[in-house]
Amino acid sequence: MEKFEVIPAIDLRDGRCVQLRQGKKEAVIFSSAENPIEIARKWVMLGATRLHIIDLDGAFQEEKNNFELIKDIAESNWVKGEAKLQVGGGIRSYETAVMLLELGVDRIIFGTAVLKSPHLIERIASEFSSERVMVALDVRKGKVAIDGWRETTRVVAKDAAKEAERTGAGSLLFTNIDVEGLMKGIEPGIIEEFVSSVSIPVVISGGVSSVEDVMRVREAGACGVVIGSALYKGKIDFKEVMESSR
Ligand code: AMZ
Repeated sequence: MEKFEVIPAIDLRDGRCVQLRQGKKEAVIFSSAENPIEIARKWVMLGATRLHIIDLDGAFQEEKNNFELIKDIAESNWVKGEAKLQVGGGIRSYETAVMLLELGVDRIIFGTAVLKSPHLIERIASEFSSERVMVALDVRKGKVAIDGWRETTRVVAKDAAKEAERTGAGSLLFTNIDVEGLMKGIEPGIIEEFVSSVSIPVVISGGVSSVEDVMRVREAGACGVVIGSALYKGKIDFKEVMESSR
């Protein structure tokens, strides 16, 4: 089995590292005055081997985006060679995808595109490789949400996963929106069922709030876990999770 990764989330909004409750723009539960580059450095220093970077302005399709900041993080000395990056949010065009991949981002994350422009994912997976393409399935009550989680579609997670595999995605990110940002723990049953229904590696996010949650995600067969709010609110100690998941 491949290495299990514990991945800190760096969600960017207007140049700041933030955490939202259940992805709602107006529900900011954490916003750091610290430069996100410093935050990225801190996680890598504490042993992170991968960072999960989301451009929320991109996901919400705002006028602005955080690409310059993402570029600075990708090119910083403490990230290069030390940690891999997975980046998502607003990757809806070929040019944006290529720009990020050429920056050295290890894998780019497509969300909305899996339902709206699957050809884009196919093209990127065939020109680069499946390993560099991750598809995010952001799930609310079993159905896939898109467009910054503002639209819940009728598509069930398992069907979207099949479509993602067909387009050439090499991995999946499964986020349970129903528990995301609440810091009340995961819903293990939903995770176990999803992971066992697909054949490509799955990273889990949403609600992860304790070492036990991390262990259960691992036991479910996922290849990694993304932690956000619980890290920034001090509910989880990153070093402790890293040690216990070794
Ligand atoms: O918090 C949100 N409202 C949110 C979020 N975290 N909306 C989208 N995203 C993330 C998804 C995925 O990783 O989990 O952005 C990515 C998808 O963005 P897009 O623009 O491709 O749908």
